[in-house]
Amino acid sequence: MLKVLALTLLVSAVLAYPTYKPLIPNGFSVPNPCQQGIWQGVGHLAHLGAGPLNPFGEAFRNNGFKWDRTLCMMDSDNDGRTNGEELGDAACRWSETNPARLTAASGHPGICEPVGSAKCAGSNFRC
Ligand SMILES: [Ca+2]
Repeated sequence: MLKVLALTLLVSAVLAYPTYKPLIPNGFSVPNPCQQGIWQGVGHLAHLGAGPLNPFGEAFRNNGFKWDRTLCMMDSDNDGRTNGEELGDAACRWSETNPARLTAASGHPGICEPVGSAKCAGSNFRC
């Protein structure tokens, strides 16, 4: 039992968010829609990461953990803005090797904003 728990914790640590942040535009500076500051675990429902994925995290995983035009053009959280618009890559041109065309991230791609608004009523997320 302890071995299973230890393995689970190890896998959780290996899959933690810092691995993926450099793979998306502005991955280190996604604004927290619940309070001031940065959402550290961009693909997770918990702002510090780990635990269940948010819709963007699921889409990122389903896209093979890569940022491309397909993921960029999605509106994972159904708030009316594409992932690229929210992450500062509205034209979907950013890549790890071409990071120069970004503007600041202006929203969270996995959390419908504004949280609690009528358009986000279908979202299960609450701050
Ligand atoms: Ca969106």
